[in-house]
Amino acid sequence: MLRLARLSHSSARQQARKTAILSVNRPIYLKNEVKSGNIVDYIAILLLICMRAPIQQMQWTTANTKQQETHMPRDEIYTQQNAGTGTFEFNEAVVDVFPDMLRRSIPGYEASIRAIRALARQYVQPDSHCYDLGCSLAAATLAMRQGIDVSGCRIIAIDNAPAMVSRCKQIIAADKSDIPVDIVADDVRCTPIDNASMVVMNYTLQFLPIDERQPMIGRIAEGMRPGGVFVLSEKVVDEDPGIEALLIDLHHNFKRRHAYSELEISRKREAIENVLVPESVATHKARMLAAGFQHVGVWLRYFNFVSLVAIR
Ligand code: GEK
Repeated sequence: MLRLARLSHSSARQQARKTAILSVNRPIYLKNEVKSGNIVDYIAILLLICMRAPIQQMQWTTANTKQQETHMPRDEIYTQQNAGTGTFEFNEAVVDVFPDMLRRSIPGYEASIRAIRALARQYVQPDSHCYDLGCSLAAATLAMRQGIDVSGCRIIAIDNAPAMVSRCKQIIAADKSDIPVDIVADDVRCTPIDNASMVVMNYTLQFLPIDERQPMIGRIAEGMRPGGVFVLSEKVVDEDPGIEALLIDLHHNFKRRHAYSELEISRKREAIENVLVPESVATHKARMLAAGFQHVGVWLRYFNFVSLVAIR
């Protein structure tokens, strides 16, 4: 009896926590749940009042995906009411919803961040530099910072979108660590790369003009120490048109499952068409080998999103 009471208490608490989390992010959903008249919802709301304060104190961090989800403003940039027009830009509106956008749009994104943390632990060498090229809101930077297990390292995080850089600075300032991070507002094509034992380009190369990609990868290879690791994550295109169509379809289904509407999917697709230009896995591998990396391979593939790892 006592056990039963405890169980139902804990499931009510779980329900309360779920509802509380929804309400922090999406108050409109809470309203609908109340309308359903489910008694558990009412109990949940009561408990929510007691629990709201600690939940609101949670910080956005890449260390814990569940925590991330509690504080992510929802990406509604391409909804009917609030449709974005023109080509896609990394502006203030995108920055506001960016973690949610990545989580709901890039299959395997969270896995790529977890791998960066693990690779940093394994490959970062003492007294070396680590680069996050196209750092956005520092997800990979924070992962490296958490993973690095040697002394004397410095992380250099670079992005050329002013809105990203200023929010990135706030995120890094709120993260407690002894490992220094320089956040640089610059074009990755111009930033010097030296003494690097780890370089990350997580979904950034795809935004560079195609003819500037080989020189970029060449500069990365030149600036790296032997034994250093380079992580390149990209949206890719399949050489077989039938498979490419299938992968696009699977990706759109992924977005539907993450509650993007048909309109949002097609508007985003149009907006990003000439901004993000994907290439094949074979092209990426050949480019990295030509630049002087010793070993190159795919470690993650989820539909048309790939993460490659290369050892200098
Ligand atoms: C993550 N790596 O969360 N120079 C500097 N930055 C650039 C350039 C350039 N030439 N071109 C684009 N960017 C992140 C996600 S997002 C991926 C990276 C995406 C920046 C751009 O401003 C944006 O912040 C980032 O690259 C790409 O792991 O939105 O699909």
